[in-house]
Amino acid sequence: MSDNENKLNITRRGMLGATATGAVLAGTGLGSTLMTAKQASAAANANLQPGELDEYYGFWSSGQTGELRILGFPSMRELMRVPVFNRCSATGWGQTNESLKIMTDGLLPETKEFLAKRGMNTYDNGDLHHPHMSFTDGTYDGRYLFMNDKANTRVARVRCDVMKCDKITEIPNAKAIHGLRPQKFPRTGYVFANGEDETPLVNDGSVLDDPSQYVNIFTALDGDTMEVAWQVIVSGNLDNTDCDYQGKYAYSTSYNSEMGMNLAEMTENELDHVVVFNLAEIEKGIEAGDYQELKGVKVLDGRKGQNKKYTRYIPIPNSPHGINTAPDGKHVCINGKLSPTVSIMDVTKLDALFESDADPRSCIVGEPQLGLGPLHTAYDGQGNAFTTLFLDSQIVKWNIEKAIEAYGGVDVDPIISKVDVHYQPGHNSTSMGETKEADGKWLISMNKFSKDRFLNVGPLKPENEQLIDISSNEMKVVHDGPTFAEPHDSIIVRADIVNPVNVWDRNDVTWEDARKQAEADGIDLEEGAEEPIRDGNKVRVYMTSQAPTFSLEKFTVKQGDEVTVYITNLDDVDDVTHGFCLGNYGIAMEVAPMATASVTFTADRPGVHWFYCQWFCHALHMEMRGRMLVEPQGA
Ligand code: K7E
Ligand code: CUA
Repeated sequence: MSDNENKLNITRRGMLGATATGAVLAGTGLGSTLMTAKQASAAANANLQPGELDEYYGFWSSGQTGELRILGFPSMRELMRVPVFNRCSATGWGQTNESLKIMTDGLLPETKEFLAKRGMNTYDNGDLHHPHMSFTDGTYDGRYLFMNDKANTRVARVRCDVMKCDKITEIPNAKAIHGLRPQKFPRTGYVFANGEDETPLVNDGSVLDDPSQYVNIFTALDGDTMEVAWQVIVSGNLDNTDCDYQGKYAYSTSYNSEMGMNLAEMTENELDHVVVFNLAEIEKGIEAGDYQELKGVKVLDGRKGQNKKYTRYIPIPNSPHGINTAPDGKHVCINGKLSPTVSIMDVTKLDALFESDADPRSCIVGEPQLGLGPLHTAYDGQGNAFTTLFLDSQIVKWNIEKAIEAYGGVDVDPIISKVDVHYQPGHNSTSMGETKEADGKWLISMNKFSKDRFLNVGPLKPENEQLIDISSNEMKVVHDGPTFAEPHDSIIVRADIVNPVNVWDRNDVTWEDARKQAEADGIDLEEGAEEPIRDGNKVRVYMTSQAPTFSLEKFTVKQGDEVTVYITNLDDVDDVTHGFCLGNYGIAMEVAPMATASVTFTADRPGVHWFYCQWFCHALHMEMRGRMLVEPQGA
């Protein structure tokens, strides 16, 4: 930042009532040179020696890249990329029969039809913003990760035992799933998903440019089956969502209560709202038949002015964005975005809103002014909150109780300190911070811009994610971590909670279809077949792989055959993954230890075609290859 920008920031912060020393220290960069001994040791923890393991897993979204990323935390080492809504050259995600089943099974019939006309079987892209782990009793349970696709209105699940996506559900009736959270208590349970873009309820072209007939949809999925449990029609759009630690309420921010169609209209009101969803009343409504069925889903009406017990609308300044429940199980921070405030909602006051006609604002117990552009808030489990200030490029640490006292008229400043980040932070996350086990050690600031922080790589720049030690009141930036497009959100999970396996279980459901087909063909997947099985123009090739050979050095098919190759990796050894890559056929897939993977293609190129193992597995990895001989048509 230039000196002028620094001065401007100090002035703006001064006007917003930040503590003078905090602002001056942060603004001049002096703050970053102060380091206590305790912080120095915490910072040292972030730099692991070779061979040392991290204390936490970080699960990162990747925005428009469409995958999930796994980091070691706090070292910030990227450990794995899990393809979800994208295609992956290395693993064959989007190409293997096993992945295509997951990517297509949950699509709506109309989408399958629409894509088929374009010669596609599923969407090629996705926009993955919010990865969250399943909960039991208010903390992570290591079963699943759930995540949204804003681009094509889907929700996906990743199995934590193998770290692979196993379900993708396209959400009917809604448009653009954005905010997503799993139920925290008693367990997940529901996965709540916000529709961000409003459209006519039956969007078949009979209503077009008449926004008065547009609605938005809140969806609850069943996290066990990944099917939609119910939906609620709401007024205004929905941005982010969260839920309580009691299992009674979910709540979503709305930045467009105006239902505006352009920027001026969308930002007109000083107050937008949070919609609170009463889970028990919604379940009763379904029981009582108070719904319409649309595309196979029970849809309840929770619009403003319906006076039903399903929803309440709480006015919040102004275009609120992130919404985050504190580990105290009581307070919820609603981040004002266009307002310099964060509104604190007390969940114990929500019952009264539904039981009587209490003023909806009666559940707001604090509204501190924190700085410009508050987007998301994280927690340390000790009563303090950390809010990203997008416009100020800062994280502000503040005390929830003091903010509540100040709202009640006591003369106290809830702001503890501020730290500069580089630049423009969106989400931040703390270690275990969205659970009741928040431990107050680390915070990650996910900054949208990195400009001068790294070697220049051309006009397209990485983002910058900064690791911040929050173990004392003076927050300390200890690491810059560049990332490619565009992680929005992350969770930081204690390593003991996550226990993936090293090799696949041969009875895994992933290759259930392959197993059934092999049985029908009288073949053992674990043994393979000497010759391809012919079934009309369909040909099935069963191979095993064991370093450094495939069980077949060659197989012969006819031009025009529809060929399916099944590979079972018999290496029952950590880290010995094989692959199958068929040259100039555009075919490649990963076969991890003890897994089966399969791929289907038409053998429309006659001649000799080499296949090889493209995952380095052995000193003779180069020799792990074979030939597909394709007899020309008519031969
Ligand atoms: Cu703030 Cu999609 Cu979570 Cu991005 S959202 S920053
Ligand atoms: Cu098998 Cu490389």
